[in-house]
Amino acid sequence: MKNNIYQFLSNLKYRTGALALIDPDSKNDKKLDDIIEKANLPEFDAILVGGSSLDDNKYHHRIKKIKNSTSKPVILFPGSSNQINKNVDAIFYLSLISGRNPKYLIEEHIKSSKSIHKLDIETIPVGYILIDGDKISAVEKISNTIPINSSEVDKIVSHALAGQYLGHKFIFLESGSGAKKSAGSNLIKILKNYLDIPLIVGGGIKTFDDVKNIKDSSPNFIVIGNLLESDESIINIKEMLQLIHE
Ligand code: 1GP
Repeated sequence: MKNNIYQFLSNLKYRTGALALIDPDSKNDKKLDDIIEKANLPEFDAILVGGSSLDDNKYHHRIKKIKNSTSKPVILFPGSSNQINKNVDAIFYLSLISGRNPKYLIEEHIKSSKSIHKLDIETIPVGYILIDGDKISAVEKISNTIPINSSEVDKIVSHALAGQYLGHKFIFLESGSGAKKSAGSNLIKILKNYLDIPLIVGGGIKTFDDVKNIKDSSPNFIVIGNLLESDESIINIKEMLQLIHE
Protein backbone atom coordinates (compact mmCIF):
# COMPACT_ATOMS: atom_id res chain seq x y z
CA MET A 1 0.00 0.00 0.00
CA LYS A 2 1.30 3.44 -0.93
CA ASN A 3 1.64 6.22 1.59
CA ASN A 4 1.18 9.14 -0.77
CA ILE A 5 -1.57 11.17 0.85
CA TYR A 6 -0.04 11.10 4.30
CA GLN A 7 3.23 12.28 2.76
CA PHE A 8 1.40 14.92 0.77
CA LEU A 9 -0.34 16.29 3.87
CA SER A 10 2.87 16.17 5.89
CA ASN A 11 4.89 18.03 3.27
CA LEU A 12 2.52 20.94 2.57
CA LYS A 13 4.36 24.21 2.25
CA TYR A 14 1.83 26.13 4.37
CA ARG A 15 1.89 26.46 8.14
CA THR A 16 -1.88 25.90 8.04
CA GLY A 17 -3.54 23.93 5.26
CA ALA A 18 -7.19 24.08 4.18
CA LEU A 19 -9.39 21.03 3.77
CA ALA A 20 -12.81 21.17 2.11
CA LEU A 21 -15.38 18.79 3.55
CA ILE A 22 -18.18 17.61 1.28
CA ASP A 23 -21.05 15.63 2.73
CA PRO A 24 -22.16 13.42 -0.16
CA ASP A 25 -25.57 12.86 1.38
CA SER A 26 -28.98 13.34 -0.30
CA LYS A 27 -29.38 16.81 1.25
CA ASN A 28 -26.59 18.05 -1.04
CA ASP A 29 -27.70 16.25 -4.18
CA LYS A 30 -28.96 19.32 -6.02
CA LYS A 31 -26.11 21.59 -4.98
CA LEU A 32 -23.28 19.13 -5.47
CA ASP A 33 -21.91 20.88 -8.58
CA ASP A 34 -21.82 24.19 -6.76
CA ILE A 35 -20.13 22.64 -3.71
CA ILE A 36 -17.54 20.91 -5.90
CA GLU A 37 -16.79 24.20 -7.65
CA LYS A 38 -16.02 25.80 -4.27
CA ALA A 39 -14.02 22.78 -3.08
CA ASN A 40 -11.96 23.03 -6.25
CA LEU A 41 -10.72 26.50 -5.34
CA PRO A 42 -6.92 26.34 -5.62
CA GLU A 43 -6.60 27.37 -1.96
CA PHE A 44 -8.04 24.06 -0.77
CA ASP A 45 -5.26 21.51 -0.36
CA ALA A 46 -7.44 18.40 -0.32
CA ILE A 47 -11.07 17.34 -0.17
CA LEU A 48 -12.61 15.28 2.61
CA VAL A 49 -15.78 13.38 1.75
CA GLY A 50 -18.09 11.83 4.28
CA GLY A 51 -20.71 12.47 6.88
CA SER A 52 -22.48 11.10 9.88
CA SER A 53 -25.19 9.22 8.03
CA LEU A 54 -26.16 7.67 4.69
CA ASP A 55 -29.68 8.73 3.76
CA ASP A 56 -29.98 7.06 0.36
CA ASN A 57 -28.14 4.62 -1.89
CA LYS A 58 -26.52 7.27 -4.10
CA TYR A 59 -23.81 8.10 -1.58
CA HIS A 60 -21.06 6.18 -3.38
CA HIS A 61 -22.20 7.53 -6.72
CA ARG A 62 -21.76 11.10 -5.42
CA ILE A 63 -18.30 10.29 -4.06
CA LYS A 64 -17.38 8.97 -7.50
CA LYS A 65 -18.64 12.19 -9.06
CA ILE A 66 -16.53 14.25 -6.63
CA LYS A 67 -13.45 12.14 -7.39
CA ASN A 68 -13.98 12.52 -11.14
CA SER A 69 -14.42 16.31 -10.83
CA THR A 70 -11.20 17.19 -9.08
CA SER A 71 -7.46 16.75 -9.33
CA LYS A 72 -7.08 17.25 -5.56
CA PRO A 73 -6.55 14.34 -3.19
CA VAL A 74 -9.93 12.96 -2.05
CA ILE A 75 -9.89 11.56 1.47
CA LEU A 76 -12.76 9.62 2.97
CA PHE A 77 -13.91 10.99 6.32
CA PRO A 78 -16.26 8.16 7.16
CA GLY A 79 -19.16 8.17 9.58
CA SER A 80 -19.29 4.38 9.44
CA SER A 81 -17.80 1.30 7.76
CA ASN A 82 -20.62 1.43 5.15
CA GLN A 83 -18.99 4.48 3.62
CA ILE A 84 -15.80 2.66 2.57
CA ASN A 85 -15.48 2.80 -1.23
CA LYS A 86 -12.85 2.70 -3.92
CA ASN A 87 -13.26 6.24 -5.27
CA VAL A 88 -10.97 7.87 -2.75
CA ASP A 89 -7.21 8.27 -2.46
CA ALA A 90 -7.04 7.61 1.27
CA ILE A 91 -9.18 7.14 4.35
CA PHE A 92 -9.02 9.05 7.59
CA TYR A 93 -9.25 5.97 9.79
CA LEU A 94 -10.98 7.73 12.65
CA SER A 95 -11.15 6.56 16.20
CA LEU A 96 -13.55 8.60 18.33
CA ILE A 97 -11.23 8.73 21.32
CA SER A 98 -13.24 11.35 23.21
CA GLY A 99 -16.10 8.84 23.46
CA ARG A 100 -16.47 5.48 25.13
CA ASN A 101 -18.59 3.77 22.53
CA PRO A 102 -16.77 0.62 21.35
CA LYS A 103 -18.50 0.86 17.98
CA TYR A 104 -16.50 3.99 17.09
CA LEU A 105 -13.36 3.01 18.96
CA ILE A 106 -12.76 -0.36 17.26
CA GLU A 107 -15.86 -2.17 16.00
CA GLU A 108 -16.41 -0.20 12.78
CA HIS A 109 -12.70 -0.62 12.06
CA ILE A 110 -12.95 -4.39 12.33
CA LYS A 111 -15.98 -4.34 10.03
CA SER A 112 -14.13 -2.36 7.37
CA SER A 113 -10.58 -3.73 7.55
CA LYS A 114 -10.95 -6.55 5.03
CA SER A 115 -12.66 -4.32 2.44
CA ILE A 116 -9.91 -1.76 2.85
CA HIS A 117 -7.32 -4.48 2.38
CA LYS A 118 -9.06 -5.72 -0.76
CA LEU A 119 -9.35 -2.22 -2.21
CA ASP A 120 -5.76 -1.44 -1.15
CA ILE A 121 -6.60 2.06 0.08
CA GLU A 122 -4.16 4.09 2.14
CA THR A 123 -5.35 4.46 5.73
CA ILE A 124 -4.36 7.42 7.87
CA PRO A 125 -5.10 6.80 11.56
CA VAL A 126 -6.71 9.85 13.13
CA GLY A 127 -7.57 10.36 16.80
CA TYR A 128 -10.91 12.15 16.68
CA ILE A 129 -11.81 14.33 19.66
CA LEU A 130 -15.31 15.77 19.88
CA ILE A 131 -15.66 18.91 21.97
CA ASP A 132 -18.83 20.85 22.59
CA GLY A 133 -19.73 23.44 19.97
CA ASP A 134 -22.73 24.94 21.79
CA LYS A 135 -25.07 22.78 19.74
CA ILE A 136 -25.88 19.07 19.75
CA SER A 137 -23.97 17.78 16.74
CA ALA A 138 -24.78 14.92 14.38
CA VAL A 139 -21.65 13.09 15.58
CA GLU A 140 -22.81 13.35 19.17
CA LYS A 141 -26.27 11.99 18.31
CA ILE A 142 -25.13 9.19 16.03
CA SER A 143 -22.14 8.07 18.06
CA ASN A 144 -24.07 8.36 21.29
CA THR A 145 -21.03 9.88 22.96
CA ILE A 146 -20.71 13.02 25.02
CA PRO A 147 -18.41 15.77 23.72
CA ILE A 148 -15.73 17.00 26.09
CA ASN A 149 -16.46 20.47 27.40
CA SER A 150 -14.10 22.84 25.63
CA SER A 151 -13.15 24.43 28.97
CA GLU A 152 -11.74 21.07 30.18
CA VAL A 153 -8.36 21.77 28.68
CA ASP A 154 -6.39 19.21 30.73
CA LYS A 155 -8.80 16.47 29.77
CA ILE A 156 -8.56 17.37 26.09
CA VAL A 157 -4.75 17.44 26.27
CA SER A 158 -4.74 13.98 27.94
CA HIS A 159 -6.95 12.60 25.19
CA ALA A 160 -4.85 14.13 22.42
CA LEU A 161 -1.59 12.80 23.89
CA ALA A 162 -3.13 9.35 24.36
CA GLY A 163 -4.15 9.48 20.70
CA GLN A 164 -0.60 10.35 19.71
CA TYR A 165 0.92 7.61 21.87
CA LEU A 166 -1.50 5.09 20.37
CA GLY A 167 0.03 5.84 16.98
CA HIS A 168 -2.51 8.14 15.37
CA LYS A 169 -0.95 10.25 12.63
CA PHE A 170 -3.20 13.26 13.25
CA ILE A 171 -5.45 14.58 15.99
CA PHE A 172 -8.75 16.02 14.75
CA LEU A 173 -10.28 18.52 17.15
CA GLU A 174 -13.96 18.54 16.18
CA SER A 175 -16.65 20.94 17.42
CA GLY A 176 -19.25 19.25 15.21
CA SER A 177 -20.54 20.27 11.82
CA GLY A 178 -22.45 23.54 12.02
CA ALA A 179 -21.19 24.21 15.55
CA LYS A 180 -22.16 27.58 16.98
CA LYS A 181 -18.80 27.85 18.65
CA SER A 182 -15.62 26.64 16.94
CA ALA A 183 -12.55 25.51 18.88
CA GLY A 184 -10.83 28.39 20.70
CA SER A 185 -7.37 29.56 19.75
CA ASN A 186 -6.11 29.18 23.31
CA LEU A 187 -7.02 25.50 23.37
CA ILE A 188 -5.42 24.98 19.96
CA LYS A 189 -2.21 26.71 21.08
CA ILE A 190 -1.98 24.52 24.19
CA LEU A 191 -2.59 21.34 22.18
CA LYS A 192 0.02 22.38 19.62
CA ASN A 193 2.56 22.81 22.43
CA TYR A 194 1.97 19.27 23.65
CA LEU A 195 1.60 17.39 20.38
CA ASP A 196 4.33 16.16 18.03
CA ILE A 197 1.74 15.14 15.43
CA PRO A 198 -0.29 17.58 13.29
CA LEU A 199 -3.58 19.00 14.55
CA ILE A 200 -6.68 19.33 12.36
CA VAL A 201 -9.42 21.68 13.55
CA GLY A 202 -13.00 21.72 12.28
CA GLY A 203 -16.58 22.51 13.11
CA GLY A 204 -18.38 25.83 12.87
CA ILE A 205 -15.65 27.73 11.02
CA LYS A 206 -17.67 29.97 8.74
CA THR A 207 -16.60 33.61 8.99
CA PHE A 208 -13.51 35.63 8.29
CA ASP A 209 -13.18 36.27 12.04
CA ASP A 210 -13.44 32.56 12.87
CA VAL A 211 -10.57 31.89 10.49
CA LYS A 212 -8.55 34.80 11.83
CA ASN A 213 -8.90 33.65 15.45
CA ILE A 214 -8.06 30.05 14.72
CA LYS A 215 -5.31 30.82 12.26
CA ASP A 216 -3.45 32.78 14.96
CA SER A 217 -2.95 29.56 16.88
CA SER A 218 -1.53 27.79 13.79
CA PRO A 219 -3.33 24.46 13.63
CA ASN A 220 -1.91 22.30 10.83
CA PHE A 221 -5.25 22.11 9.03
CA ILE A 222 -8.56 23.93 9.10
CA VAL A 223 -11.65 22.11 7.80
CA ILE A 224 -14.47 23.99 6.10
CA GLY A 225 -17.70 22.09 5.49
CA ASN A 226 -21.06 23.79 5.99
CA LEU A 227 -19.89 27.05 4.50
CA LEU A 228 -19.55 25.34 1.11
CA GLU A 229 -23.23 24.36 1.28
CA SER A 230 -24.30 27.93 2.14
CA ASP A 231 -24.99 30.90 -0.14
CA GLU A 232 -21.65 32.48 0.76
CA SER A 233 -20.03 33.73 -2.45
CA ILE A 234 -17.08 31.89 -3.88
CA ILE A 235 -15.12 35.17 -3.77
CA ASN A 236 -15.59 35.49 0.00
CA ILE A 237 -14.69 31.86 0.53
CA LYS A 238 -11.56 32.35 -1.56
CA GLU A 239 -10.54 35.31 0.61
CA MET A 240 -11.01 33.27 3.77
CA LEU A 241 -8.89 30.49 2.33
CA GLN A 242 -6.16 32.92 1.34
CA LEU A 243 -6.06 34.01 4.97
CA ILE A 244 -5.61 30.38 6.04
CA HIS A 245 -2.61 30.01 3.72
CA GLU A 246 -1.01 33.35 4.61
C1 1GP B 1 -17.36 18.63 10.49
O1 1GP B 1 -15.34 19.69 11.14
C2 1GP B 1 -16.19 19.47 10.09
O2 1GP B 1 -16.97 17.34 10.74
C3 1GP B 1 -16.62 20.73 9.40
O3 1GP B 1 -17.54 21.49 10.17
O4 1GP B 1 -19.39 21.79 8.56
O5 1GP B 1 -19.19 23.27 10.55
O6 1GP B 1 -17.59 23.46 8.65
P1 1GP B 1 -18.47 22.57 9.43
